[in-house]
Amino acid sequence: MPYALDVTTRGARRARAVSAAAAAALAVAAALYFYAPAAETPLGSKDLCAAYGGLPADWRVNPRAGMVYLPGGKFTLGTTLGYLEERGEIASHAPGFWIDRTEVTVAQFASFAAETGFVTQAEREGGGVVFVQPSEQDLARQDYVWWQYVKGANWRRPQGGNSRAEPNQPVTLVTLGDALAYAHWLGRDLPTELEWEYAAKAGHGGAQLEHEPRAADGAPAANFWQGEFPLQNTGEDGFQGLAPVGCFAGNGFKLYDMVGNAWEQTKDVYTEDHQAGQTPVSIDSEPIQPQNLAMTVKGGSHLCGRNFCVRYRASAREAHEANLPLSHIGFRTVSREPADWLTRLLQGGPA
Ligand SMILES: [Ca+2]
Ligand SMILES: [Ca+2]
Repeated sequence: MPYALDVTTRGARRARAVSAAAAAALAVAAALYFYAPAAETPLGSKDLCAAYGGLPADWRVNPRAGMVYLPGGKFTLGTTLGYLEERGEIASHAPGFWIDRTEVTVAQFASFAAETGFVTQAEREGGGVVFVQPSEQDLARQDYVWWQYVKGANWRRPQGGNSRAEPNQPVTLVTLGDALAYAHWLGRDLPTELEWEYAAKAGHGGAQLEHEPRAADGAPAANFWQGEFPLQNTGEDGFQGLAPVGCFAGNGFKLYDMVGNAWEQTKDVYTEDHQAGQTPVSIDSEPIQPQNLAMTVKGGSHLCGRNFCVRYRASAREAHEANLPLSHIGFRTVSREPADWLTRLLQGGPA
C-alpha cells in the first residue's frame, strides 16, 4: 500500500515539523523569560547603587551594554516654566535611539583608558577645576570662590592629591574631546540636546522652576543640594557630593540621574534659547575650535539647590566651555543603531 505508506510518512514529517516549531517557540519563550533579568544590573535605590561595581552586564561583549532603547516619539523641546534660556516650546520629534541608562561611570572610563592608553586633557595639563566648599570668610573675599583649580585633579583623582574616584560614580573632569573619544571607542556618540531632553522628559512636560525633584512622600528623588548653597549642605538626600549612579528611581524610560548628580555634556554648541526652525551646530570630533567653545550641558548637578542654580529639571541647560574639565560635569552616550527585534519586543519599540 504505497499510497497509505506515503500519507503516513508525510504525516510523520508534519508532526516532526510541528514539534520542531513548538520547540523553537519554547526556546524563544525561555530566552525571553531569562533575557531581561540576566541583561540588567538592578539599580534605583541606595542599596542597589552601593552594590553596583560600575560596569554594565556584558560589558565589552554586547556593543550596547548598559543602554536602553528609546522608541521614537513626539515631545516638546524647552519649556516656558524655567529660565529664559529654556524657552520657547518647540514641537519636536525624536527618532528611536539607544542611550546609556546611567551617567558613564569611572569603571567604564577606566576600561577605556586601560584598553586604549587614552590620556584626558586634565591629565595632560596637570589639573582641573574642582568644587571646594567655602567658609563665610572665603565668600566675602571673592565671588565664585568655590571653584578652585586643583593641581593633579583628574578623573582618577577628583580632588587631586591622594583622592580616588569610586568606580560606581559618574566620571567627571572630562572635556568634550575626552567624552567624544570614549563614545567613539564604543562606536557610539554623544547625544544632541534634543535627544537628551527627550530621554530626560520620558513623556512628561517641563517642570516649574521651583519644583525640586522629590518623591510623593517628600523624600529627595535625585542627588541635588539641600540647604543654603554654598555654606550649608544638609545632605538630606544622603550625598554631600557626587553619588554612585542609579541611587534614585529611574524615570519613565528607566534612565537614572538624568536630573542631578553630574551635569551631562551634549554635542551641541550652546544657543541662547530655543527658536523654531533653529538647527543647533553639533561637534563630532576633535580638534574643537575655538578651544573655549560654549557647549550645552543638561540636567543640573549635585550643586544645584533652591537658592542657587535651580537647574534640577529635564529642560535645564547651561553653557560650558568645551575644554574645561570640571568636577561636576560628566556625560552619557547614545547609539543611533536600530533596535533589534528582541529589544523591540521587550521594550515596546516600533515594529
Ligand atoms: Ca546631595
Ligand atoms: Ca545627571
